Amino acid sequence: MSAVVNSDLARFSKEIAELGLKPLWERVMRLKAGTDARPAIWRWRDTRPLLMRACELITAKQAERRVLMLENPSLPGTTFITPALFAGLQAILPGEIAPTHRHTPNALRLIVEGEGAYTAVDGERIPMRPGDFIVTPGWTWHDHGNEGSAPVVWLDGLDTAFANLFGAHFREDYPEERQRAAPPGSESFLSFPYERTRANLERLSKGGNPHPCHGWKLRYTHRDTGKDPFPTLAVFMQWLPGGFTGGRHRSTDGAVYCVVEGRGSADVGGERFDFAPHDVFVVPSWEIRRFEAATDCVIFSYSDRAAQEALGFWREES
Ligand code: GTQ
Ligand code: FE2
Repeated sequence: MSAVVNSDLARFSKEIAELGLKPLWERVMRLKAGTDARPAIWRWRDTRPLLMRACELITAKQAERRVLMLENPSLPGTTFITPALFAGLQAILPGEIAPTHRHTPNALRLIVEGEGAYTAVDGERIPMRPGDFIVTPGWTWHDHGNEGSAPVVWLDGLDTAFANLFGAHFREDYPEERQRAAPPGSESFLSFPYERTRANLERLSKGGNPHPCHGWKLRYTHRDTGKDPFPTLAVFMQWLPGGFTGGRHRSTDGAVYCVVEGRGSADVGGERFDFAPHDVFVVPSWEIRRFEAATDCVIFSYSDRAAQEALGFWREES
């Protein structure tokens, strides 16, 4: 009897396939939290020499952007570090200009090394110093330059995957290499200098005990609206005191971390990553994460939490 039913069902499935239909009851795809991305770390002791070699091989002008993309080893061919996030390390040499363009994806910069560079966003020139977090909103013109005497390196984070997912990825080149500089205005809404961030962390630490999982963690907000700096990305800086042993935690946002100061280790989905300054590691959605700090650590991160919260998807578990 059931054999008859099954062969009827099999025949039915085959029949409807020709019409582009499939029975939901035969679905085999993932119906649980998490993604195909896997935990991974890119260490500065490896990435820095490679960035310097890239500087010898290609100019910023030839490359348009001299970026080494941090592609997740489980997402080959995508360019992405998680299904939702892009991460890259960009280097620019003294005297170079990365020409002006704009695109619908939003971008962030975390300055990693070097002084004397700037990024210009819709004509506003923003100085880049180590530890600074800078916002490049989608569809704003931007170019980068280095007027210092040493290479400057930063981490780029973009929400390109969202633009691609929606079929809304547009880009344009500016008719000239550099933008006309806008007259220097008031305090920038696009720049979060490290000095201020650090002072905020110090203040936070004086106000109470560290969170058992996150230490003292602040979430960057737009100074006028109090909202996340991007519609998609939430951006954070956290301080783990030396000797800190954090609890296990997971959340549905995939996150990219960049160590600003200090040494320690992150256990991500059962893999242990010892980290040092300027290392970048990825904690994919729903992987259990646990921090230990050997010294005082200051760690930057960005994630797709803003988008998930806006859509009602975000969850966490401690
Ligand atoms: O600096 O404008 O890493 O447009 C990827 C795309 C950097 C940039 C990236 C970009 C940029
Ligand atoms: Fe760009």
